[in-house]
Amino acid sequence: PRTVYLRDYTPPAYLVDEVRLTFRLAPHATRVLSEIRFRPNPDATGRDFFLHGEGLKLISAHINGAQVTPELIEGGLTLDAPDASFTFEAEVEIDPENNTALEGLYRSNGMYCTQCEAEGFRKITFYPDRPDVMAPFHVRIESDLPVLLSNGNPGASGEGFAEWSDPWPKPAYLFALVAGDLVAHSGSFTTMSGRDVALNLWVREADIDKCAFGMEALKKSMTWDEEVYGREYDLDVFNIVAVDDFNMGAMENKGLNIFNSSAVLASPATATDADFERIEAIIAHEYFHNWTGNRVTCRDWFQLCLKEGLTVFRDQQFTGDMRSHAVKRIDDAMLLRAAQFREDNGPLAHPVRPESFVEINNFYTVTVYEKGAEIVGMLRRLVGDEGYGKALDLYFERHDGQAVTIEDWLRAFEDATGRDLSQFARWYSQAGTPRVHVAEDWSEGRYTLTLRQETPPTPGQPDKQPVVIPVAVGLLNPNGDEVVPTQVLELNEAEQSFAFDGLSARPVPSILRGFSAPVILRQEQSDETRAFLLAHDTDPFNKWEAGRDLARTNLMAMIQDGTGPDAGYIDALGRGIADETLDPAFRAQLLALPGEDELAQAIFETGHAPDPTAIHEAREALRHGIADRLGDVLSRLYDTHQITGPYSPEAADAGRRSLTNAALSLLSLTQGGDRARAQYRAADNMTQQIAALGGLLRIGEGEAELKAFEDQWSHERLVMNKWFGLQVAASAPRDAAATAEALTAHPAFDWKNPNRFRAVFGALSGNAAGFHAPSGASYRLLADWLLKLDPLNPQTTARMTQAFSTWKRYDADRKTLIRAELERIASTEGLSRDTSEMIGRMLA
Ligand code: HT7
Ligand code: ZN
Repeated sequence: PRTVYLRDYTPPAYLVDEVRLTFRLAPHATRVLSEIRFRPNPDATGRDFFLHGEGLKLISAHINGAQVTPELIEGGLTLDAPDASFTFEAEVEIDPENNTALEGLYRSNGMYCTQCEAEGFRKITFYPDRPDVMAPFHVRIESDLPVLLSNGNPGASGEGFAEWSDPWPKPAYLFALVAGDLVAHSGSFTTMSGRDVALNLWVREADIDKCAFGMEALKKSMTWDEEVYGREYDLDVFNIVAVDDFNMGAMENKGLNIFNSSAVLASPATATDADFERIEAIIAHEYFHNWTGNRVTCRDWFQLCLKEGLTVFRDQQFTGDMRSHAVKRIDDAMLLRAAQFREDNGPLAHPVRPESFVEINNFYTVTVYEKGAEIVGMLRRLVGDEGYGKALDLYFERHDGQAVTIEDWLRAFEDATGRDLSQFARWYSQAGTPRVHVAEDWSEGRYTLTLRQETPPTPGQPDKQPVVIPVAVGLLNPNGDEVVPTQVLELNEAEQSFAFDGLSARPVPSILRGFSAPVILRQEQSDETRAFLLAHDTDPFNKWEAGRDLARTNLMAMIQDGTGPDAGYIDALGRGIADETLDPAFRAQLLALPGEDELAQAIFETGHAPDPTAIHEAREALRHGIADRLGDVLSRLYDTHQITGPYSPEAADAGRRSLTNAALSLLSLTQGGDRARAQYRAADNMTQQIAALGGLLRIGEGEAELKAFEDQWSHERLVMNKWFGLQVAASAPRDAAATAEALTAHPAFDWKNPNRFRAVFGALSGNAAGFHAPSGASYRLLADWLLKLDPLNPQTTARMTQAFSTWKRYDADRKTLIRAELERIASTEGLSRDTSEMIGRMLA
């Protein structure tokens, strides 16, 4: 397969002024008629006319009304086109029913829907399927189905047809069509300039009771984007559709967002607090794309972080404003470390703006999204809130209606703030997580911090340059008072010193406050200092971080030296969780121990092969130790914060439930399942029901509840995904593969549905000790199922191969077992381009 390089970008030979599409829907033989007005691009370097097209049956083609016979070549068609404006017409036939890849036009539960990002439009008709070709679209849908939707504003409609017009020029990846037997939960919004917008959330009738929260989240997002970014919505309608079969979370198609049903449908009985928060964030994310992605789009797919990093940053700000900035920042840092640092430290490491790809779908990664968002956050920290506001205004003003690059984005910041960002730009091109080493010096009232940065080599990038790292620092007096409030040090050299004068005593530094940069901090710190920061730091992130560091040190000692739970750490933790001045959600985060995979990476970095079984046992032993020593505090927290009134997904109640559920999970370890069983029986919401069930399963009880849960929820697909996933997640390591395998034989295991497939196999790879069980049974099982799914759905298969990406960390036996599975997959005939690229990168 061909590798595409950023350096090979050339402008399109022809631009498009207008597109007219007619769809005659039929399950196996949908006809797509297109009428496209082309004009030569004055900035082009050549005049070769090429239209992308894949899996299309060409029925006829015309240029300016005269029949033509295009040459069908790999990936599309070509023909001799006029060196002037002309109209190209084509009629093609496609087969949505047999489209199992869920890209292009496909069917899900009898409904037609589309997914075009990144390169799916070429499976619908012949077109220059690249983001720098933008055009207004007019669409006519012919079908007997009652609801017929496309982008833009509604036009004429009648018996068996509907027309839609989208006046805003857009790339083909934002095209969408939906046709089905759907009902709407409707609302309305009046924009800042007084325009009324009709809002609809389209779902199957059985799901109409799960729409209210999503609708409110949409309205909040629209208000927030007006108030914080000054961005107004620009069409008469905004439609969202829920679809069961979907490869990712959701898609920001212009005026017609399509959502994985798991990312939009929620009721208290069926969705957890975490689901509600995720739904609110995804609705906001897709809505925010209307400006960051749709009105201003990407020149090419290498610029993906331009829209994704910025839009993630915006949705993070939104969640912080709606809930708690401190709690959100900790959640984001935990995700970044668990997923992005893992990617950055392994064979799949790549720059936020990659330089090449074989299959672009493989680059919708945590690096592009989450590290991309961190870069935006650092820019904001460096130029300040006002500079950030000016830069964003300039970016929108300059580039509205354009397809642009990272250079354009950075230039808006440079021009708005006068700051030179040439070194900062390395964050986009250099892969890998920088390590920042800290050295301290104290003499005669002067405290000096010396910071040294280094980034380890990553595939294809052996040598690294220093990047610009904003390091937020505050200093505390030994009595716990803050003597130097937060200031941002700019580390841009390999090593730099920063002095603080006029201090009466040697201070305790609080470094990288608010997790001000996506780096790993290497700092010699005693447990006493950490306990001091856990008690006194005014920065909530570093207060939490101090507890996390204590937990990690204790766990590393337990794993590597065979010591036991550390009473000093547990007592410091106990004081933290008992502090009623602290937000319950924050206290629940204090109770979350570093994950097994994070510990495996930490051990690997000390030069040893991690033993997943030993890590699991140590972590469980520490949980026992905490439950033993803090039993009284945990019981008191459970009783005081248990909510008895009606359920509300709002942050305050959700925080209390996360604290009581964390306490319940620990208490069940030492006190048995009675409390969890009582909570299970009393629960009127999914958050408490599933937490109780999980607590029971983890202590080897809960068989009866598991069966009752299945009986209660067998008709709810989204809840059954939880039922499948939880059993694998809660399995003891030696049983995980067998549990997963048994579940694949369950009649409700619809493996072609990505949510169901991910429920089982995502949980299996997330159960680190179970996935890496010495027998290799999980490796074999996952590889078998990936090979089964690949011919049908390459995108989801390729994504799930990442379970193997850390394989080089492990001991020789495990490495041999995993390599054998990777090689078995690699040598399978007909393997998709998606999966073969991923496996190839992991084996390289
Ligand atoms: N921009 C979208 C990314 C996407 C996608 C979504 C659903 C299915 C396949 C997809 N490929 C790429 C989602 C987002 O980031 O908002
Ligand atoms: Zn996005």
